[in-house]
Amino acid sequence: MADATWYITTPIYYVNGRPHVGHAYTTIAADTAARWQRARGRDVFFMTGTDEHGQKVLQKAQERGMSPQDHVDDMVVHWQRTMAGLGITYDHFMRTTDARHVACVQACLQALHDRGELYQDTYVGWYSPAAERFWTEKDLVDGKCPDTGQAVEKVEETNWFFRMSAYQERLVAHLEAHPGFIRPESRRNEVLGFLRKPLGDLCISRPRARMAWGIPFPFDPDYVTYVWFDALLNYISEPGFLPGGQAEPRFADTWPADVQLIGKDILTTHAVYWTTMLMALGLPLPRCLFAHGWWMSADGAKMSKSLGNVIDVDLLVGSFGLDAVRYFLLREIAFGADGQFSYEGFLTRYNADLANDLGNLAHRGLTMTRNWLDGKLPAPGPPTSDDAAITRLATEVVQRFAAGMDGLDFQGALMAVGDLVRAGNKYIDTCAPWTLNKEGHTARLAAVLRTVLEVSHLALVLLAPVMPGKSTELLAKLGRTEGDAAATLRALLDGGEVLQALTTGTEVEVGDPLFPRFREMPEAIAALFAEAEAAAPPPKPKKKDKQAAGPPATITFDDFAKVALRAGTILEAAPHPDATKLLVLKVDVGEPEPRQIVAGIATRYAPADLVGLHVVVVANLAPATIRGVESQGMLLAAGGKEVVGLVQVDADPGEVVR
Ligand code: ME8
Repeated sequence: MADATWYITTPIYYVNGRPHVGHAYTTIAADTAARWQRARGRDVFFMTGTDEHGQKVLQKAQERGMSPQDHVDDMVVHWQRTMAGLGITYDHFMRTTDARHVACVQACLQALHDRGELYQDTYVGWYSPAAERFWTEKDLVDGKCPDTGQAVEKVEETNWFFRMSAYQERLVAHLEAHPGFIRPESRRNEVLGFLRKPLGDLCISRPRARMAWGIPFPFDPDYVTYVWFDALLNYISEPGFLPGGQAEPRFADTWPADVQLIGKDILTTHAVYWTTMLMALGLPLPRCLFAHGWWMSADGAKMSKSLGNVIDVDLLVGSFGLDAVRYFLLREIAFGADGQFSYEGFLTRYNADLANDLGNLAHRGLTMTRNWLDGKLPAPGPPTSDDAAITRLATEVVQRFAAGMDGLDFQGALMAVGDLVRAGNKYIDTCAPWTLNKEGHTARLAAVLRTVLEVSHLALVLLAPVMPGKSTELLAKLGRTEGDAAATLRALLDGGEVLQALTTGTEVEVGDPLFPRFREMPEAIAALFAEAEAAAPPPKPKKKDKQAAGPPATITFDDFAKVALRAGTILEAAPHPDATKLLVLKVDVGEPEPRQIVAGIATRYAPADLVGLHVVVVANLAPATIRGVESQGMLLAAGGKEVVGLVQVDADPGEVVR
């Protein structure tokens, strides 16, 4: 099949609750990949949606005293609103109650029945309503469902079965022949391990008498379709599949899917049920099934609607902005790995990567252009070795970014842009445009600021699929449109020169920083914490409370005068041998020997970024041994528990700071 369309799917989500950060995660990842492929020039079809049948949804409708159809019609509004709020550019929103889907499921059942792929049998097993599946006696843990820990019911009933077992060998052969089919590798191994045991057949019906909320069987009025058999077919029903050569012509352009994103919780249903269903229908398998990891709450517990510890996505977006949320989810953990979510972790990454690094780079470039160059985009100048170095890095970053995005390594792609942004800030510090301005080197000043603006622009052109809003915002400040940015990206991917996109003489606009810094937790989240604290029993007083009380409201000048502050230059920086948050620095404070200082700044700075920084040192602090390493002083830094940035000063080592 010559499928011209790049097709990506997410799972379709149960409408038994509101969307949380986990659902947002899969959908944002798919949206980012879809935006990236569109930017690359591909014809993309991106589908997400809701899974509306089955016991869980029926139960919720009953709890709300509503008919299942009214319940799903009401819930889907919240899901679609959340998707819109997350900037999700789906091409189709699937609902399994849609007539096209129902017709496709019934046609597939009929075709499989006609071909002898289905049979009726009586089954005795333990049914878990929470997991919507049967277990055998030996699967149970303490008599409960092994997945949900909830009660199971003994059920003996006659049902329809799909001859899934007949496809086991073919499936194993496919997995072995296509190493990139199930990703990451660990998930592929998990499926191969599962397939080492004999595969059973799949029960695909529910007696209407017990559970009527499903798609009716076309050839047996006593049954409705098992929700998973129904739901999995969504991936081909909307693209126009019908069995027996009845598929719409566009189906051949779309299927097989290029990427099907799922969470690791639904690996078996996709890697085994879905693939064997496709084989039975005579269809090719998707090119890649990617099972990403699980977001857990800060205490390491699985986030789930029933545990009540879900993170509110709307609250996050309302507090930090959509682009920051999209960035955080994709940057914080490797795609495929698990991660713990905490609001503090969010705040720290936001301030470090977005406010201090990316936002600051753009804002510095724009402000200096306005202040010293009349707000006109300056002309480039003859490149120095600093310019050559940053150009080399930018070329490499474009390649690393593209490889990351193509391979669904979002974290790797974003780290590449982070390297460029940090190098941009360092370039400013090294080239010292303030000195160039003071000394009247106008041509070099212009060239330096041009490079700074080009680097900021490149970063946000690359980041557009992740942060579409902020990308457009910066482009506008530089007098560019999204169309210009798309053309720049395509030229770069075709091997064009980096840092040569902007137009000399354009009026630039400074405006507000792209990412305002948050000195403390945004109000709405702080209020949530306060509420939780008020509801919790009062904590036992700790010994350290006295020290934690903070400084007194006033001190005398004599108190202050006891502190010797000196300018210093960082000469070396290395990780502490015994603590991940600490770095061991060598700092020149104008004395014959550099001082060794242990600083808790590893979460904010990489050692390589520190060398050459002009910092402020508390020079008369009594030496202390910190985790086995002597520290002869302390650096001044902003931030509470987590460092936001070092205090920097434009002065020679040893200079008194007051
Ligand atoms: O399973 N971390 O729907 P569902 C990361 N309807 N991702 C998470 C997550 C978390 N804590 N929680 C949920 C279903 N997800 C079926 C799918 S498809 C034919 C039918 C994401 O509402 C992740 O993608 O339980 C997971 O696979 C999906 O939501 C499950 O959503």
